[in-house]
Parts: sequence; structure tokens; C-alpha cells
Amino acid sequence: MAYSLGIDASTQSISAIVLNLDDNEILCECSVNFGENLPKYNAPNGFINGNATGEIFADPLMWLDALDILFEKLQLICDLNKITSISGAGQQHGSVYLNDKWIKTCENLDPKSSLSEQIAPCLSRKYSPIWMDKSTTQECQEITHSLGGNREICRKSGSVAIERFSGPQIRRFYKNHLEDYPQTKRIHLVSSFICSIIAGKDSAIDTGDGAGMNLMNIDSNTWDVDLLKATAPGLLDRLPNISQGNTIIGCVSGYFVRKFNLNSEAEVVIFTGDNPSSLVGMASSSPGKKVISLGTSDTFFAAMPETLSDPNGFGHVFGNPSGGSMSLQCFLNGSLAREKVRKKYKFSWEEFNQAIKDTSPGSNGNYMLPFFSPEISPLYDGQNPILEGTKSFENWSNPKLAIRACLEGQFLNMKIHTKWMKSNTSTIYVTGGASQNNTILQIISDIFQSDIKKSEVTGSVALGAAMRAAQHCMKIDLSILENNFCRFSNDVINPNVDNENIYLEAESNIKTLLLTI
Ligand code: ADP
Ligand code: XUL
Repeated sequence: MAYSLGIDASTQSISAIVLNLDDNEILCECSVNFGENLPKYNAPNGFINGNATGEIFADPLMWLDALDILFEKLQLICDLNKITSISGAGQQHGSVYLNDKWIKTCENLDPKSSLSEQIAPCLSRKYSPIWMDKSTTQECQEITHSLGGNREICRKSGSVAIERFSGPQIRRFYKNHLEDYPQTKRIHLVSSFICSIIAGKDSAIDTGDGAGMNLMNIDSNTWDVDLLKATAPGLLDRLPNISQGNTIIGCVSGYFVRKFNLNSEAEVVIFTGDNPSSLVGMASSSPGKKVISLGTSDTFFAAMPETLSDPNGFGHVFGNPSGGSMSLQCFLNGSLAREKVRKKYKFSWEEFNQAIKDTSPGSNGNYMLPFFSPEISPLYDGQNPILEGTKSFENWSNPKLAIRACLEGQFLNMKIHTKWMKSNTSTIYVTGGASQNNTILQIISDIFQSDIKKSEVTGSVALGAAMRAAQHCMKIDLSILENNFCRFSNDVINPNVDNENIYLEAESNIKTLLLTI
């Protein structure tokens, strides 16, 4: 029996999927939610606000405690000794800062003590800035200036300098913590940090996640000297190597063998970012399919036949774990905005859905840009949604219309900001926590006038990781893994053609509203 394990270290939780490669079935799934399972970290959604405006951090020790709990739980439902291949993925852009104790500690993890206890003395920065952080506008400007403008940095790194990307974050740390930067000997991404722990060995960063740093040259897949120089001194020595996503780093750390009965011969493939991993788990590694992931953030992505970049500078080019590149547009105010509106009226998800059923497409001419916190697609620095319509709508006293207008505003904005990808396929594949909500999916279908196919596995990130592990360690063809494990529900959601014109008119009104920000 050969099992493959995929791990997803995401914003709100850490999850795992185990595939039985002999029976072609998903053997088990398991998740540890940071807010619910580790309340002592005071991070109900997996992150905490910093003191300065725009700062958003997560505690790497919380991720490690969650990893220990994840394996405790997995051990109860699965024979971990049968796992022969492991890989994983992490929320993108987050960076972890480690001192000179790191490598030795990581290589000698002791099962008698917890991961967090052992790694705590290795942190040269207590908290990790994550992808929601917006505090580096100044650093983005400095890096852009050094490179000679947006066009050049986008040509080299696949994106203009972006606040949440690791390069600008590292620069801010270097500038503001002059005493801690010299103590920092290694800077990892969330993906390569968790991979190092799993393998008991300092891991490389893969090209998929590495492209989300404003530090990697997307043509050569190496650290770019000009980008490094513009970011912080001595950075090359502090970064791990970059490797292709098919790299096997070695076998699983003895920590997991002795503590949770993993097989000492289980091999580990280097981790990637959550979005590149989801591309694999959604059977979309080859160009021709587009995917919407409705997680903490909403993302829209696709494998690319040719490297295109967003002329507006809001989109990104990342490495495709199967070779070539993928395009991605991220909408920060994803599930968190939907949650805000829902909680504003103390509605359950059922009441939220009923509100949609009780109102009409187009929200009777009321429009909303539901940006409750700063947005990146498009750039918006405010904290308040923009509403235009009747007085009662604008002062939030019509809960049902507010809910519909929030959803319509989100997905019309998504349609407007993903046109640059020029993907004309008629089906959209959806995944992520909110994809279980068919009412939301119907609105997406009507706005894009596309069929929607829902992944039956909500954990497409962990699934993609387990598939990559099996592909590279067990040498199983990706198309076979896709056939065996990527399942989409039979009930395809079809667009209501009667709503097409209503949403075309709404799109033009949302475009006008976007001009006001
Ligand atoms: P991440 O991987 O970014 O941690 P998930 O993909 O697990 O996030 O998605 C979590 C989100 O899913 C939650 O923030 C929640 O708002 C959303 N969600 C869960 N259930 C529903 C539902 N029935 N309807 C809409 N959204 C939902
Ligand atoms: C992508 C992005 C988010 C994170 C967290 O650029 O910032 O999707 O990867 O999921």
C-alpha cells in the first residue's frame, strides 16, 4: 500500500489530505483551525494586526503547534507508516526570519519536545508578515525607483512591486530593525519553512512560490541580482536556493518518524504556494481552464500558454508547478468581506442565501465596492466599502440588498480585473471554503455567463500537494492522478441568460464607481 500526503499551511488553518495510490481514493482529510484549536494565539482568523498601519502578522509558532496537532489527529485516522510521498503548500508571500540556530535545530528536532518549543529560539523576528500586510508602500516605491520603474520590475519578477510580496517586506524589516537583520541568517517563505520542518533540512523555495517575492527573475528562475540589491544588503546569503517544483529534498524528518510513526523512507517534494498547488489539485495544470478559489482571499488563476502580464500592474505571473507559468489575480476582500456583511446583520449562511433569493439581479440599481479593508485589485487604501444607490441602501438599512450588492460588486470587479488574462473558456472551476455555497456560485455564473464546475474536494491545495508528491516520488503520470483524484460535482451550475444584459449594465456602472476611488 502506498499513501501520499499533501499539507496545506493556509491563512486560517493547516490541513492534510492522504491519497491511497493503490485504490485511487482519498483516504482521509483532516484540518486544524488556528482560531478554534489554538485560541491562546489570539488570532481568530489566523492573523493579528501590528501596531503600524497596514501591518498584518501571523505567529510561526502557531503554525508549528498546529502542525503537531495535525499529525496527532492524522495518526488516529490513518496508518502514517504507509505514507511514501509527502509535499505541501503554504499561503503565499509570508516570510519567516531565522537566526544562526535554525539549521542545526531543524536538522535535529527532538520528538520529546514540541516543534514550537524547539523553533522559538531560532526566530530572529517574532512574527511573520503575511500576504494581507499593506505596510510597505514606501519600500515598494524605493525598490521600483532603484529598478527604474514598474515596467522593469514587472518584466523581471512577473509583478510590479507589491506591498504583500516578500521582497518589500524584507526591505521594511531591514530598515526598521537594523539590530535584528544582521542576526537573521535565513529568510523562508511559509511553504519552504514548513517543508524544512517536515524534511528536517533547510529547504529550497520552488519557482511557483518564489515568483511571489519580487526577488526572482521569472525568465531564469534564479534570484535576480538587481532586485536583491534594491531590497536589502547581503540578501543572497539569507535566502535559500530556488529549485524546480519536482525537487525531492530527502526523506521525512526523524521527528515525525519517532513521534507519529511515519515511515523513515517517505520522501518529501519541496513545497509550493497555495495557488500553484491548487492549480494542480484543480486538474488545471495545462492551459485552457480557469479557476476561481474562494478562500480567505478570492483568487482567479489559469495556466498560461504564453507569459502575459497585467497592463494595470495588479495581476501576477507565478511559476506553474508543472512547467511554464500561471497568471493570478488576487482579491484581498474575499470571504472576509462576505463574512463582514453577513455578521453585520447577524445572519447565518442560510439567511445570507435567502437574502439573495429575496432580491433581484442587479440589486435594483444599487452598487457596492465591498472593500472593508485595503484592496489590491484595484488598489484601494480605505477601510470602507463604497456604496451608490438609494438612501436606505447607502446607510446599510436594507440588509438583503446589501448582501446581494456585496456579492455582485465582488464578482463584477473580478470580471473587470481579469480580462487581461484573455482566457475564453466557457467553464470556470471553483474551489475554496465558500465554493460550497451554490447561491454564491450562481451569481458568479450569471456575471461571467459561464458554466461553473465545483471541485468535490474543497481542499484542492492539499490535494494538489499530495498529487505532486505522488507524481515526483512515485513517478505517476499527472494525467493519471488527475483522472483518479480530481473530482468535480455532476451538478454543473449554468448561467441564466436572462441576466446577461442586467449584469452587462451593472458592470459598466461598477466601472464608473471604480473610477471614483
Ligand atoms: P483559506 O484556505 O484561505 O484558509 P478556506 O478555503 O478554508 O480559506 O475558506 C475559508 C472561508 O470559507 C471562510 O472565511 C468562510 O467565510 C468561507 N465559507 C465557509 N462556509 C461558507 C458558506 N457556506 N458560504 C460562504 N462562505 C463560506
Ligand atoms: C496570492 C495571495 C493569496 C495568498 C493566500 O497572491 O496573496 O491568495 O496566497 O491564500
